[in-house]
Amino acid sequence: MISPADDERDAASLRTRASDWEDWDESAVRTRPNPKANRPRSKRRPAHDDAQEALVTAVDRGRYQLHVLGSGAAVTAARARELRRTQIVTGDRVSAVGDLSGAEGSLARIVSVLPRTTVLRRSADDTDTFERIVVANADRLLIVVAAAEPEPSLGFIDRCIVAALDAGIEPVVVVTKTDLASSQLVRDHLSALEVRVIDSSLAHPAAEAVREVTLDHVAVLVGHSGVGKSTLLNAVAPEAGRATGHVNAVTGRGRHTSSSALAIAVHAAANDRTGWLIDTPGVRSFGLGHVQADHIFTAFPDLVELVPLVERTPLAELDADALAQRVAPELHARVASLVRMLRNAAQRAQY
Ligand SMILES: Nc1nc2c(ncn2[C@@H]2O[C@H](COP(=O)(O)OP(=O)(O)OP(=O)(O)O)[C@@H](O)[C@H]2O)c(=O)[nH]1
Ligand SMILES: [Mg+2]
Repeated sequence: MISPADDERDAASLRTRASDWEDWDESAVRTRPNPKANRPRSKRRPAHDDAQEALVTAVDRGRYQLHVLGSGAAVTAARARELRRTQIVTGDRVSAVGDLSGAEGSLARIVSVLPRTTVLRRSADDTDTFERIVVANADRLLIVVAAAEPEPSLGFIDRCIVAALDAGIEPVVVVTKTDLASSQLVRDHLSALEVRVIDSSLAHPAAEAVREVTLDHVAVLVGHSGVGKSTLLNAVAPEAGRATGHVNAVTGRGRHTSSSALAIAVHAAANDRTGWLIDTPGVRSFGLGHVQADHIFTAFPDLVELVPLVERTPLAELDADALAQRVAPELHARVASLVRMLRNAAQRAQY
């Protein structure tokens, strides 16, 4: 018969044995979290109760310039390790922790990127599906072309309109250097579209019109190098002091003066309305490798009567010149743009 005393003795000896074996027991070993676990990463992230919301105003070699929304401080930040695979771009809204004072030499840390309302993308060309994000959260696209030096590219305007509408962004066209030539060619090209066209010249820069487009919005300037994007930004916000370049007299090309995107706060003189204007580096092309073919049509409401015909004609047989005869002369270049974009989209689909 086993007495309670025996029972106790057995239990005690079991405890002794358990402690003897503890060194060998792996159940208490602290393991690193399995990086391949299915649990969403966000669950493992520490909570940052002291995080503040900020806007990314510039990105330069792994460092981010932030505008802290509460204090208005301009702060330099790095990103947290867990965000090293996340692309953070100008216009992004982020949460940041650490030294958010903006004091000389201070460095804050971005701990999360807030969901984006829009993403403006472009690819190298229409058949390239590798896309880069130009800016996040913009709701207006200022497509900048020069009336001359360099010559306006109507095709560039058309593809920027497609990219904007595809991203849910309102396109506006600015024709600069109207002191050198008229904006009429561009105006005729867009005559059947509801897209605003703004003139700008050295003597009369479109500062007020661009300010109006920007207030209460996030507007982004895109265009070829040398068309005058930074000149416009400086006209709207002289304190920005953005460097501007000149255009090569022989090639008619700009010098790619601006090398990264920069967001500048724009304020209304009379009231407390604000907005953000983003200057971007000049681009050679605006590839649409990321845009679905059926989205291209939606950017051509002025050619809507051609859609049924285009849809039932095999692409190889589509004759842009013959199609153009069905619409007003000022829309012929639009027809050429539409056919080119559809062909490129079809070619991409074959890869
Ligand atoms: N005549 C004339 N020249 C202009 C006008 N706007 C800009 N320019 C000139 O065009 C040149 C290029 O201007 P930028 O503002 O540097 O052009 P950008 O579009 O920012 O060029 P990137 O930064 O290289 O993309 C400068 O010499 C400007 O003075 C204008 O309305 N009229
Ligand atoms: Mg520039």
